[in-house]
This record gives sequence, C-alpha cells and structure tokens, in this order.
Amino acid sequence: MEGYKFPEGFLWGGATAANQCEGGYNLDGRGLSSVDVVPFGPERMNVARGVRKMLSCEEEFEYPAHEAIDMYHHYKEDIKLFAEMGFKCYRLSIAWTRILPNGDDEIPNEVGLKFYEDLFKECKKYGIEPLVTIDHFDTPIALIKKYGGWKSREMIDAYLKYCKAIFTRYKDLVKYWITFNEINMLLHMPFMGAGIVFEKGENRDNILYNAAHHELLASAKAVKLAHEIMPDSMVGCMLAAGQFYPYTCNPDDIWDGLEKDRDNYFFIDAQARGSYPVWAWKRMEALGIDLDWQDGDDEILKSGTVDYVAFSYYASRCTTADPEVFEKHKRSGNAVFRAVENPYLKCSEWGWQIDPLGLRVTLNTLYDRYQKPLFIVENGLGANDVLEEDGSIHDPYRIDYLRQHIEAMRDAVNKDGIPLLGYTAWGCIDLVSASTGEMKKRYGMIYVDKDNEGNGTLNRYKKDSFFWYKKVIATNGEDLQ
Ligand code: BGP
Repeated sequence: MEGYKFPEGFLWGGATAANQCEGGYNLDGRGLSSVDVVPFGPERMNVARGVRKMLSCEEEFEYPAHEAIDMYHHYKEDIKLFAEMGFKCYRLSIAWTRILPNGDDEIPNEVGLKFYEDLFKECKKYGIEPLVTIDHFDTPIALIKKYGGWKSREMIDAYLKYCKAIFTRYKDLVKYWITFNEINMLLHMPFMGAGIVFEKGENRDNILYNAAHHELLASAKAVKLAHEIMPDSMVGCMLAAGQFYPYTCNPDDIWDGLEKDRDNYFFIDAQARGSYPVWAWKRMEALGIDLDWQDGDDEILKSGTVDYVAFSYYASRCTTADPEVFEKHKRSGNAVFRAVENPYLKCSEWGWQIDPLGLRVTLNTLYDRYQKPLFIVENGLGANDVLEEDGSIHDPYRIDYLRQHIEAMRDAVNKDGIPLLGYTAWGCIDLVSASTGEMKKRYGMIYVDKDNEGNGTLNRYKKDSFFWYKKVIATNGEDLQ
C-alpha cells in the first residue's frame, strides 16, 4: 500500500548475543561466565534455573557456548553478509568476561576491548549502527563464587566498573545501549539471568526480589553514567514481552492474567518510571520479602530512567485461574513460562505459539504504559531448516512468520501511531538456542553448517529469507511479498 511503511531512519536489522554466537570462550584472556557452564541436554534447565549447581565445566557434559558458531573468528564475514541484507542496525552483546575476566578487575583486558572496537568499526564501515546489550545472560563465574551473583549488592559496583570500561572506550562508536537482556527472565531462569544458585534452606522469593532490586539499581546507575560519558546516547531497558491472555472471560482468569503480567511489568515500571509500582510493595509485603532497600535507592531509580523500552516478542501467553483447566491444557512448548495452550493459535515446531496480532497488542500496551519510544529487538521463528545439496535453504515458514509480524508492527506504527525505533530479527544468523542449547533450532536468515552434536564446517549459506528480508529493508517495509 502506497505510503504505508516505516519512518525514515527506521533501524532494520538483526540481533545476537555473545554467548550464543561468539565461541572462543577461553581465548585471549577471557574469563569464565555463567553461560559457559550451562550444558546441552536434560540438565540444561536445572542449571539455568539455579537448581543444580555447576560452576565449572564437567567432563561428561557438552557446553554449546564454548564454540557456538565461532563468530569470534568469523565476524568480518558475518557483518559483510548483514551489510548485504542492508542492515541499518546490528544488536549484539559484549561478553563481560572478555573485558573484565574476573568481573571486577581494576584494569580491563585490552585484547577484549580491542575485539569489540574492531567489530564496531567493521559495522560502521557498512553504515550499520551497533546496538549493544551490556549484559545478555552473562554473569562472571568469579563474581558468582565471590558474591553469589546478583543476590549481592556488591554486584552493582562490579557492573558499573564494566560499564565504565566499555562506555569510555566505545563512546564514539556506540549510541544505542540496553542495560540487561530480558530482565524479567531473572524470575524464570535465575542462573541464566542473574548468576543465582539456590542453596538449601534459602528463601527463593526473597532472593529473587533482592536480585531484581540490585539489577534495577545497577541499570539506573548505568543509564546515568552513560549519559554523563555519552550525552547523546540512548539507553534502554529490555523486556521478554508477550501479554497474558485470560483463557476465558471469567473475571478470575482476567485477574490471573493481570497478576502474571505484573511479574514482568514490575521491572520495566521501575526502569521506565523510576519507582516501584504501588502493588509491588504490597506484593513484597505479602511474600514477606526483606528488601535490601537503602537510603538513596529511590533517588538512584529516579535519576536513571531509560530513554526507550526495548523488548523481545515471540508469542503471547495464555493463563487460567483454574488449576484443573491448567492441568488439562498446560503447554508443553516453551518451558520457561507457565501457560496454557491458546486454542486459537498455531504452534512452531518447538511448541511456541504464533500470534502476530499479539505483537500489535504488545506495542500498544507498552506505549500506553510508558509513553517512551519502543524498539523490537528480538522476534523470529526457531525452525529445523534443511541445507539442500546446491547450498540453498528454503524457509517459507520463516518468511511467513516474519511477514505477519512485520505487518502487525506496520499496523501499530501506521494505524495506531506507535513510535518505534527499529526492528532487529532474532538470530539473524543461526546460533545456539538459549533455552535448549540446540543448533538445530534455527532462527537465521543465514544458515550455519553445524549440528547439535557440534559437527559441521561452520560455513555460512544464504537462506531464501535472506533475499526476502533484503527486499523488505530496501523498500523500508513497503514490499513484504
Ligand atoms: C530470548 C533470548 C535470546 C534467544 C531467544 C530465543 O529469550 O533473549 O537469547 O535465545 O529468546 O529463544 P531460544 O533460543 O530458547 O529459542
């Protein structure tokens, strides 16, 4: 449709995270990080949830982050492919332990600093704007051993030391930042999100709310520091979004959905508004939380509100207040969020429900709530692709998924007037799945020859979606066919 597109300067691109693509986990002085010890296989979720303690690599396990797709050595080739697709923006994360191997070193590791400097310069060479996640599921193991991860307030100073090192070094190369990836994931995957392992007898809720408080303070201080060092910078928070729909119109289900949404909004309310919502205090009181609230914390939260709200969106969620209905319809896919099947939606091969209109709902809800520019920094379909003998990959299912979601966001922008900074498709190049550790759960427009067992040439191939997305970007979202 004529004139039915995106604003000038809209940041089209793709997104990755260091631990899921870089590899080189022990090279050039890099220290060990939480994600390096989250194994492949049935124990993965137990470790990610902080139920099983694994603070070093154990022989009988395979650790997908160690090599991943070896972007550490392939980044020039990969960025060239991103440029060929016409990317305006590339979202990546910095591995904390490449910069500060022990998490709080006084002197940063020059080799690590130089690696990202070269990578950002490579992006700039093609006119690609880097968008940097400071902490994407990444807590230095040394700090987990020293402090118990984000259970401790000490983490704030360590995080700020890391921020200072990267802000100072990259101030002329990076404008867009995100303080924590999917900060609400801390509640669902505490080890992955915050380096938390639960010891016997510990009060789970007390630990989680305190860790959340520490991350929120760290985020606010980082925003303030970024603005001091880089007055033009844009610093955002990041939510694993997807509204909870009530399973029925029974008011009990409506209330249940509202409560579940609050688990997620809790974080963004603090980061975008600069204070906890009233119900959060009541909730903590009811749970008997002993919050590590210190004098001045309210000023810290107030002085570090974000410039924009970024989020990932894969699907909406569905909930019921009725335990019997829950048992009968509970969803097997996406083990991270407890939810029931929505009978109106189809599923991906991994059981994630597909709801493009839910993206428009999310954009509207978040804008109504915060009145800050939004940024979709993850969206995509994990699927099992087939590499044909001639090197082609036909992924019409991915094109369909992306087309429908881009249409929904185009409606949100054009018909609802939502201010949106950009869209970075998740895993624009195949990478390790965060929840399953698999390689075969592929999101990319670029195929990487590697299987779940770690075999493959690591060669890169263009999928059909590569050429489709190139056209979408070239027409600024006008041609989605
Ligand atoms: C988000 C994470 C990403 C990413 C994505 C897809 O939660 O921020 O790191 O992996 O989900 O999930 P998965 O890899 O489990 O399919």
